[in-house]
Amino acid sequence: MANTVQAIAESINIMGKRSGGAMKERIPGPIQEMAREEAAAGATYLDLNIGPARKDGVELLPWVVETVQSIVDTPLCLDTTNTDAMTAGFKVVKNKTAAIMNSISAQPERMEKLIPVAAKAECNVIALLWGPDGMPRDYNERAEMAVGLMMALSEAGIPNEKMLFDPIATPITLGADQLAAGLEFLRDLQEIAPGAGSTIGLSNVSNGVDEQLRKYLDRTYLIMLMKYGIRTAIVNAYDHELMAICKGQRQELVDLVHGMMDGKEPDSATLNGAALEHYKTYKVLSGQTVFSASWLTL
Ligand code: THG
Repeated sequence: MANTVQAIAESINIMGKRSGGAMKERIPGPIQEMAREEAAAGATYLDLNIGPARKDGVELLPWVVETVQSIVDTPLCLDTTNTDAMTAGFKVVKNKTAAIMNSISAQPERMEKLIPVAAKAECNVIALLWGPDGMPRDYNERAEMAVGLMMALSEAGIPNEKMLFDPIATPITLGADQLAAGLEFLRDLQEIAPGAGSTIGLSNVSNGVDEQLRKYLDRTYLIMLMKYGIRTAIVNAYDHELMAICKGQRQELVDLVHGMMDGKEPDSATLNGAALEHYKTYKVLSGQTVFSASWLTL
């Protein structure tokens, strides 16, 4: 069977050009159009990201949820750092058991407020590896944080199968080391939390890179994550090639990159088109080539 990834479409977002203004002005049309487009592109979930929403989140998130679920049945992923908004948002979600809470991090006040809400909703929960001091600094801290989150969620009656661990993708402009750490975590996740799923905000990897080049980093990094069985990813559903990778329709590219991860060096002179793009991009993401804005043309 082809290796697939469930896409969580990221574009309905308070920062986005089309969706941000519509959210602030409470205009349903543009948000509903985007929901239809993301669902048609093959998204398994729609992320509804209102950001921190300090002022009006409690009112905004339920409005966005109702706006979207009145026109599509695609399960929702509620994305906010405002715990009151998250709670209010879940109250109006129709299909709670299929939905995702994005996210619970290893910060005590977030865990205290949101774990009971998730347990009651019986929803899926993204467990973000982000603690009171930010990102874990090494392998042991990452594993320790994951175990802490898993135990707290388990205690509330949330089964491992409902957990989606997010090791947090960092921009390639900060170097390839952090990316390797995230991959290592996914590789060992089943030993840390048997049955648990995973996710990642894929486009973080290309943050700060020229707009027209970002997609190459995102696509190849997704294939790398697939080697370690990533279950879901928060993605730009408007990238048709990326969605094809999610759906298991680019097996030849997956085989190429996974082969390189196993140390099989292809003859680059025989590669062209998408294969050559993935070859060059893998060299950057694995740290064998230092990142520069011209990595694809070298
Ligand atoms: N992990 C988890 N949740 C997350 C993230 C994560 N949620 C937020 C974020 N990271 C993932 N979501 C997005 C949404 C949009 C973009 C990136 C990540 C984005 N937007 C374009 C831009 O800024 O250039 C386009 C905006 C527009 O429409 O104009 O890149 O890591 N659990």
